[in-house]
Amino acid sequence: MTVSTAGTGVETLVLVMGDQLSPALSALRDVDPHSSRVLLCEVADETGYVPHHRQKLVFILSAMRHFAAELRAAGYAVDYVTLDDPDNTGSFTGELRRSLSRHGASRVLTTEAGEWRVRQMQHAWRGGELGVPVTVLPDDRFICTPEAFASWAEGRRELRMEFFYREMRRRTGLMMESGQPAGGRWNFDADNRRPAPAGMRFAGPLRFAPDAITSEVIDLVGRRFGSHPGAPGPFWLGVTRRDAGAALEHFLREALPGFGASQDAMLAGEPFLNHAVISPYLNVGLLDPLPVCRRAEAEWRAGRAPIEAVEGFIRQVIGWREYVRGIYWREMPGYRDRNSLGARRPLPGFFWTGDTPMACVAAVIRQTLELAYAHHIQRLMVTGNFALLAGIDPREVHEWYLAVYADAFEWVELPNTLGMSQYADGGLLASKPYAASGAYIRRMSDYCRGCEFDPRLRTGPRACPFNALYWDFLDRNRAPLSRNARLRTAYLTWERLGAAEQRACRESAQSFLATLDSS
Ligand code: DLZ
Ligand code: SF4
Repeated sequence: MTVSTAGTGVETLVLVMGDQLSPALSALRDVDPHSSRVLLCEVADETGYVPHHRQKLVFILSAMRHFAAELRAAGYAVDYVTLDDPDNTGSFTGELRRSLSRHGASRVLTTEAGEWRVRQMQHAWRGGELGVPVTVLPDDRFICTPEAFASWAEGRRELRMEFFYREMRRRTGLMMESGQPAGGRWNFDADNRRPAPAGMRFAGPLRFAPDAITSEVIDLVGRRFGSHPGAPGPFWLGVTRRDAGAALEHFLREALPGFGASQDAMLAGEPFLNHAVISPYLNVGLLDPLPVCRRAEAEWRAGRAPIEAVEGFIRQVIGWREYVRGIYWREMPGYRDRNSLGARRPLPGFFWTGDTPMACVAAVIRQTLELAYAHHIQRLMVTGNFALLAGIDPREVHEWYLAVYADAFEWVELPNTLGMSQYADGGLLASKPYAASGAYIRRMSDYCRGCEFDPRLRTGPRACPFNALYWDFLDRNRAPLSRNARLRTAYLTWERLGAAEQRACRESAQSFLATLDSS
């Protein structure tokens, strides 16, 4: 089915992609609705470059359909191509060609794609592939351009997020007072990162019932993507700017005050804790980063949220999110192939089922398959930590994260997975590997209470596998890691274990890894 609104004399065809759903998008901002047509297309290339979680597919396709309806209501002529259009060519290039021949536009306008793969397509379009002039505008929904990041990075020995973040604070004026950081410190993390206090209650994010459009997409995804991971429902994400704004306000009211303290905590049966869960909305354009941060800052100024919670939240948005995007554009395309620790083990099958006796890993994977969501510590310190310690091929780990999370787009997911979590870039992004034994998971969660393994045991059949794997990981990677000052204490502890205990650790780890390989 191709739905197009009537209109003659169309001059400009504006392509809007599934993560560009903002009315203020550069390609939409200055076009005259009367002499242009907007193309949105659901294409097999995008739905299939990894096996996206079914709720992620529902989220993106439904958000695209809702955005098309909003554009029509605002007076735009919209050409919307659905996935089950029998003539759908399956690619952006093919759909641009078809739309050009349907409507005879004399030029194409689009905003830079978020992903390197699609940027290459845009280069080809600009090079004449479509037979009409093509303009690709910068994506100014971000605070820092790739060029500004590159000049910040130029000549620095280490690209530490903290210093980049301070620049972003100065540039935006967020949480600044007379040129100084509010509260006298740039970073209040020392007051955060605690385990969840007993008896704490969590509101969880706002959930949205599917409307008629979303229900249609749920049917479509159920029919066409049976082999993709994840439950298709109950679908719970918002799909419009209005929904996303309501989700943000709900977070600010209900969870922001407690966000800082519990941001690294994990509890069985509590997938969300005080996390905002706005990254899917930010990453497809239903929320914009700067206004989001200004709203959070206003909560602090009004005395409704403590400084450590608000600073921690803002740091994620204007610091970390912008920083990883800068790294992505600076390092691609080679970044995707990096594997500094030479990790080659295939991804274990239980990443697609959660079927493992490790209670923490099972909980995070099951939650991921159910909700297309896990919070940052679950991703980093449970599944990511496990993959790192077990020596899983970082490319496979990357493709898993890209597939299963509703907020995962390569520009943000790849540096987080390959750099921060898997240390596959050799320390460009993280000053040390995020490797931890069972003691960390025991301290920060209650998963161990329901586990058949004991986090206090290092070896033997009841020992937590994270323990022997942790020591074996350090031992195996002695050459690239032992000179890292931040790992000195860990290596000293390993030496003190003595030859017999070291051997037992290696054997325990090897026999666990052998069961992984054979399963
Ligand atoms: C992620 C995604 C999916 C699953 N499907 C579509 C789609 O059918 N049409 C579309 O325009 N965009 C989709 N997207 C988002 C794109 O993958 C994303 O816009 C590009 O990767 C950006 O470079
Ligand atoms: Fe995870 Fe080990 Fe704790 Fe089990 S004992 S939940 S495997 S950390």
